[in-house]
Amino acid sequence: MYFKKFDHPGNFVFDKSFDYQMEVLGDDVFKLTVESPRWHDNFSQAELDEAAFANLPSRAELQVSEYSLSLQAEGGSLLQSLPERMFGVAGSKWMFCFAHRPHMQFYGLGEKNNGFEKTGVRSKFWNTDVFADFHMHQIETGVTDPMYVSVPYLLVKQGNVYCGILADNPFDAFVSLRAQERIENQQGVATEDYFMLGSTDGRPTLYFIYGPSLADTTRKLQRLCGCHARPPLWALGHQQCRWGYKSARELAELDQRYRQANIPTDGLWLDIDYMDKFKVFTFDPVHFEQPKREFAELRRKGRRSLVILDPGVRIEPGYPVYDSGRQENVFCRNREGGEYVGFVWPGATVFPDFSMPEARDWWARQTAMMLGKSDLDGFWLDMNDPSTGSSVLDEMLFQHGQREHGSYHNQYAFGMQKATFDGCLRHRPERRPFLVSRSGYISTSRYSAVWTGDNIANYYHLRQSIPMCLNLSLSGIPFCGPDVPGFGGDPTPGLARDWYKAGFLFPFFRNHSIKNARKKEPWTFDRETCGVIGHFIRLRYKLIPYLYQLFVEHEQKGDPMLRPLFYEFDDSDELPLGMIDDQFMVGSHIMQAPFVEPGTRSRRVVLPGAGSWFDPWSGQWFDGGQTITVRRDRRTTPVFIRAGAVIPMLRQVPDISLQPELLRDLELHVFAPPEARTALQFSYQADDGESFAYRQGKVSETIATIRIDGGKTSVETKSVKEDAGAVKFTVKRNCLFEAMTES
Ligand code: NBV
Repeated sequence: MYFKKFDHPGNFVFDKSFDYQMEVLGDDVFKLTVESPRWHDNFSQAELDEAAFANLPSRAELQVSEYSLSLQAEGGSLLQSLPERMFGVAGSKWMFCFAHRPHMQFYGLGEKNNGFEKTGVRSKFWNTDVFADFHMHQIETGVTDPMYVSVPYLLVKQGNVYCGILADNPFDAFVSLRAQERIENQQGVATEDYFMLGSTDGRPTLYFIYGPSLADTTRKLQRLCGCHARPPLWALGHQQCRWGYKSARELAELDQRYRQANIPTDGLWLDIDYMDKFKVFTFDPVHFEQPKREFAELRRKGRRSLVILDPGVRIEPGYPVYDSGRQENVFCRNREGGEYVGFVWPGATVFPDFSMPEARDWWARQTAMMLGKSDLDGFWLDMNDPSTGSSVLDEMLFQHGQREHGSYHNQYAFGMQKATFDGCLRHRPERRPFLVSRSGYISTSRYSAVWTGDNIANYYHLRQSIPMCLNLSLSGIPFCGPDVPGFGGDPTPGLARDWYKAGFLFPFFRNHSIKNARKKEPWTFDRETCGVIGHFIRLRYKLIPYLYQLFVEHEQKGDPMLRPLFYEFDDSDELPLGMIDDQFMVGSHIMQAPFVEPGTRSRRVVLPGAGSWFDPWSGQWFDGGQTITVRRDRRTTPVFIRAGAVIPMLRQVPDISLQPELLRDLELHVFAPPEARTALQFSYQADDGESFAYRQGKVSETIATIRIDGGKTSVETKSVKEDAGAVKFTVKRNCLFEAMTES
């Protein structure tokens, strides 16, 4: 696989006649497939819910004729194929080319570290173990493309109108977004101004989604791909991990250290060293005498335990996982009919073929068996790109050797997520499973969160984590976050503080480290740094009801938790928002503008929109529609709250970890300038934070009407239902952050 060589339209033919099948799915979502004996199937196992749009009217129109494709809406054309070059083929490869317009901007593409706005980008979709396939110097500050997750989704922005194109294709799809143009211009050759999306194989299957707003477009994409279910509440707490923790005793020590440091933390994670000789679904008998009792003891202390699962199964006759997998014929095969062998942590290793239902069923049984012995709280799915060590991937075939590697490669992690999720439900059908995966594919959101893989403790990676997670959020994978304060390398205390300040409201929030780096738990830094880290973790806990509410709304509507500024505010020539990748919204009320460069004393912050913004550290109000300069401060980070915000917060930050009843004892923080006269509506849902009973209506729902008349704030709350217990609110107005979390 060449990562830096791309298909070019010059090697494709565009004048062939094809059978284009267009379906209007409803609600401005269209499906286009191209039928030809060249492609028998699209081979995608993505779970796309086309029925979600049924019967809803469309304002847009997708017109496809033999040589032209155009997406029209509200009197204008949004997408237009390139004249004479709409659809090209080269054997099984195909591409669609579109005319580029001067004001177009591009986003999405799933998990990439090639910048926020993608004009000029050429990129492939091929799940890659970044540490295995790139040099360390490229990883430290370079563009390691492709990365772990493949979602061939291109979001096109034209002013304040948006549309998306999703290729439901598991092969190594590719995009070129006005990139060829640039190179050819350098050589003095004028070409058409275009962008394209294609793949190396698989029946072309594209979804066109018209917004018109970014929120509309993203919600529709998310409804198509599937929204995250509400996660267990504890999964939104802070998580502690390190490659090297190996025993329940070490987790018990972490519990103690976090108590001493007075920092709440929910999840304690074990990396590969907990296993017996790295054999998946085993515990090292020396370090774990009775895993179930040991994890139960941690749960009694308020901590959740999670372990890593790698897909590779050690070849060792007599090891029940290997023996049963072999007997049930669930492993990938090579070209000569043998089991495909890779070399990863356990040594010579075979790999479950997750493309087959029987292999997923086998894996689900192993998962349920492991949970039966341990009753763990969640799993971390690693190496599922899949990573096979020094063994070439092409020899790894699927479906008993019938399917070439490329047809399933990008879906491998998705199959593992699905099977593990199923295993969790088999063990405890009533409990919400929690999985975090390294690789992923279209519709991963149905089963798993993702973390952004092996990053490095430096400012480049801190900065990248924002555009990377924003684009994941726009691509249907919003439950994401990086390793904080960087997986590889040694963070300086300053970087650790900055990363905690920047990342404390990301959906997934985990401290993790590579084995050979310095310790990165909060107390291993100097006193002041530990204090700052603790403060921001506590501030997250204070804001947990707000974050949890974003997940509740996500499941209902599809909005991501992290949003670029132009998700919430119109873009304008005076204050262009499209290139701002170091500021972001958490929901629609909180904006962060963290310091992501070393040593800078101040930074510019764009305050979008017409309304005003509250600085919760100083209590100052700022007018929207301007750019201000803020100074760096060791104890705070630039956070701004939108006027009119009603933010539910915990009344009390817990000392240890999250308990669901905390969701019912709240402070309702109202933010409005002193002279404001307005009425605000706010609705809030609490549930048991752990089970699926909310789907049967076991929730408590409150609607608050808040009237603001200058300095006066009055609130009327109406309890719609109390099936998950009564919810108490104390109302506060324009409170400062500092005061909220002091312990
Ligand atoms: O299991 C060890 C690591 C893990 O800590 C990391 O988070 C994964 O992304 N794993 C990769 C395998 C080895 C990486 C060099």
